[in-house]
Amino acid sequence: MADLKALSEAVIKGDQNKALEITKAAISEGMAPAKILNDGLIAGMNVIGVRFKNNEVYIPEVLIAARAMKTAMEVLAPKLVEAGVEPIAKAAIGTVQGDLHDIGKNLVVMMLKGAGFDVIDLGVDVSSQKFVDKVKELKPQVVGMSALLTTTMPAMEKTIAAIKEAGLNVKTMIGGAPVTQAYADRIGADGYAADAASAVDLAKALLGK
Ligand code: B1M
Repeated sequence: MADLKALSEAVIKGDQNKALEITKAAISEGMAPAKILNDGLIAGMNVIGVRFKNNEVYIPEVLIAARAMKTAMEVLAPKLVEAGVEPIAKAAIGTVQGDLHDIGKNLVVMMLKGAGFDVIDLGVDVSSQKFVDKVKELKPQVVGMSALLTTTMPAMEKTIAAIKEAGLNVKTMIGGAPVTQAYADRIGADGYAADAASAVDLAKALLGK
């Protein structure tokens, strides 16, 4: 039986080969992809987050942990998607301008895909103009913004204002570690989700699905 604690440890140590090996083993044993994600990969990244905050590890360690998680996600992502059904709606998700954090955003993308959404990943450092242009071009029913820095949160407000200004008919949702429901209310977002799983529930609720 694949050891999810060892998987967390592999992420914490930044051992991408081990993380990949255990993830592959867990998948081939038929373990639920969401369990591998939550109890293995996210659990490890959460430990790194706490250690980073406490200055017990620094950016290089965080980067190699993120790389280990991403490597494992390359084999896990299709399995999360496979667990889904036919697209129930189209969503466009990006990390806002000035912000390069994409691990949480990628999880939201994967969970939405897993829940049956057709998801367009806009990437990182997405300007409000690009959000507007992509909504016009691709016509998603929901647009999601992620921010991990307090300094980039205002880009969410700017983007929501630009979307409203352009008269676009799309639901907006926001998330990321420093973001709160109160902030979402203040900037006029249609919804806030604290984690990737809640983002799926929120997107569905916003669209009445
Ligand atoms: Co950055 N970083 N970082 N970092 N980094 C944080 C965010 C920080 C809290 C660390 C700390 O000081 N404790 C801090 C921000 C402080 C603040 O603003 N309050 C910080 C800082 C300061 C910085 C730099 C400025 C550091 C520097 O250069 N001096 C710099 C900024 C670069 C930039 O963006 N312009 C920077 C750089 C980096 C790395 C490149 C080293 C790396 C990013 C790698 C990558 O993403 N590819 C990194 C990392 C990894 C972190 C921490 C350790 C982990 C973030 C993460 O991936 N968490 C982070 C500390 C922490 O969070 N504890 C930190 C795991 C991820 C699964 O969680 O992204 O929160 P999260 O996503 C969750 C939910 O928030 C939610 O669902 C996800 C899954 O459940 N969610 C949504 C996210 N988006 C959502 C969207 C939704 C709904 C839900 O709807 C659309």
